[in-house]
Amino acid sequence: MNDLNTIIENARSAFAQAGTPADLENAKAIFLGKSGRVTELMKGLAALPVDEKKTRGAAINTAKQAIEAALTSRRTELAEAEMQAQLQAESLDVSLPGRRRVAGGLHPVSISSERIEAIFASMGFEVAQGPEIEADWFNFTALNTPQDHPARSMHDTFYVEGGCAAAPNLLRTHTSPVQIRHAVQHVKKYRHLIDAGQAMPEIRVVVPGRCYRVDSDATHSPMFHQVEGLWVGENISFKDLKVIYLDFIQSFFETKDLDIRFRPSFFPFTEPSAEIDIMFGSGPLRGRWLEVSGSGQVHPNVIRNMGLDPERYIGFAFGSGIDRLTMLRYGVDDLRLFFDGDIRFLSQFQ
Ligand code: 2NM
Repeated sequence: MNDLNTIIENARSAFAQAGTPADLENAKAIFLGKSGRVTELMKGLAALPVDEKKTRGAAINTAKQAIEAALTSRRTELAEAEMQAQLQAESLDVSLPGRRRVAGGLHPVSISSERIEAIFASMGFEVAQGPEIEADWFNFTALNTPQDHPARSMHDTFYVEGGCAAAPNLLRTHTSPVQIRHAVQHVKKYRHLIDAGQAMPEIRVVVPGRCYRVDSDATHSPMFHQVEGLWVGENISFKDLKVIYLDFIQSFFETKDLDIRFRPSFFPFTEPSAEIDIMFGSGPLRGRWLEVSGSGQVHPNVIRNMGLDPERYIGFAFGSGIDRLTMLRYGVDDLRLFFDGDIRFLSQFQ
């Protein structure tokens, strides 16, 4: 009997030491397996006399049942532990705050573009858009830019594949080509009135959009934003340009305490041409002339390329950098901040 108690104790201790179900099955084999300790004892019965066989057999059976009970109990323990470990690993802290979806907002340059469009719309201007990949003719030739003009060089203009030497494609260097496209469409639409000597509705359009030039530093980006305006009619003068631009720039900066001056300049597409400077009477920028735009009376060759007779039609045009206007409005000192995509900078405009 003593040997059976020892085997039971050994089995209990081996089962207790098994830390995983696999360990437990290995321990089970040592005691209850085909050549395990209990099975070996059963085989030993054959050599005993009949009367001893009965009592010894019953005792071995009792011991076997005790070992099986110990095994079952340890199995349950290990399964329970495994379940607890899994629950722990997969636990959810329902008291954690949820993940928020951060609200996006418009880029400061987009905010400016939309305001500029709204201001000009209120003054009776259409807003037009056009392609960013342009034909050489719309970007340069139609705008009276000579074949040997430096702006056409590879260091100033991004040329793209497609087209040919005589008619290359490029990334537009200003939004003026859209003015040409818009004017040509407008003139086509009203050709019958023009040819009948009747009044054509005036061309009044602004074009905001992305432009591209080979240039990159604190004040120049290879991609930048421009807004150009064009007004063509039979009786348009520089006076109209001055009134429109002053009204626009005072609306944009939300102040009447803002002066404007024209300074003679040169552009191939206008004659005469002028830079437009502004000066604030108060605020952090007060007292300094700031260049914000180019402008001029549309060159007769450009009027002709729009399909109109320069003897009858006259117009003015201007072009302003939206990025620069936005920097002045918000007091931003480095253009590159607009294009770095740093959320700490951008979120200040929401
Ligand atoms: C500028 C300065 C002066 C301009 C001219 C035209 C067009 F299409 F009518 F010829 N659009 N924009 C123009 C004139 C642009 O930007 C500095």
